[in-house]
Amino acid sequence: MKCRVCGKPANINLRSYKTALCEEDFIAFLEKRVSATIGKYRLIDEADRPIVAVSGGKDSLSLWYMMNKLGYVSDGIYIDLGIEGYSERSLEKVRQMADTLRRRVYVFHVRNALQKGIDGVARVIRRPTCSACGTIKRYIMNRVCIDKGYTVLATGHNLDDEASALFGNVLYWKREYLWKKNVVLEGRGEHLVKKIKPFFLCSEREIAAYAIMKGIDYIYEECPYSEGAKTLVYKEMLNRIEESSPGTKIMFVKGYLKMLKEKGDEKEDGRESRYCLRCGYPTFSDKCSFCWLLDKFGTEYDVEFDQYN
Ligand code: Q46
Ligand code: ZN
Repeated sequence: MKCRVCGKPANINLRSYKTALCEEDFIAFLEKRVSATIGKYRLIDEADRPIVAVSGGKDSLSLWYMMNKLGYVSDGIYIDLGIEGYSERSLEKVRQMADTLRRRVYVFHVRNALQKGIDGVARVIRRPTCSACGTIKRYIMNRVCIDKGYTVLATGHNLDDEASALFGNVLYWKREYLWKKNVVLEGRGEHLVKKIKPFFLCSEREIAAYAIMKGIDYIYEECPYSEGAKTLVYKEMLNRIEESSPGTKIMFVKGYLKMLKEKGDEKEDGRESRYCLRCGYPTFSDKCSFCWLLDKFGTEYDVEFDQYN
């Protein structure tokens, strides 16, 4: 197989694009796609100060690396969930990338805040581990932006993440979640920052190839709590469909985005949006779920970040 651009031996076959590319041209191809996504969906303005949510995995570290390379100078935020071994190893990869990019990374330690790792926190509030994790991550990532003056929060969600979540929402007709996925979620006032997903249209395989070609050192192991997650089953099923009909995943997600645009801004959720009486974060009741969690721990704790670089 030859590279469609330069004719040299190809390093990757992209069946959904009916093309094969050498390393150099593949890197340029993927960076161009991310640039186009940022431009088309107006993810970042010139005046913006972006920050990337990094986990130590291939998607977030590749995104952090690529954004800086494309000229979107950005720092990082890492949430240490206090999972023995795994969290330290992940943080190490994040630090390495911070050094490579010469950028700052903020670190929030769940154990410093609540004296327990994420599984212990989940037990206290009697919620599944991933639900407790989601509450903390959503809050802290927004909070770092508000406290430190970042205007855009970028996450490494990729095409496979979006397609599988969408698949699950359609399968069970979860109307309350169905139309909430987007490449960009606008912020609200001073309390809710804009969120963007520049890898929305890049597959997991493409990002893994990019990370390897660029020598990005990421953590291969998955979070121990991700095992058995339904989305992994959906990803596997979508991969099988993709195998027999290349291009299905991207069509599925692009079709969804088109419908979302046609649908406009209709609000399905009739709930009135309010602000948390304790911290000012948008919520649907008197207190946001993070402050509710702090109450369960009986702590008046105020959020603090460690800073690296
Ligand atoms: S939610 Fe669950 Fe993930 Fe949090 S506890 Fe791990 S698997 S990291 S995206
Ligand atoms: Zn609150």
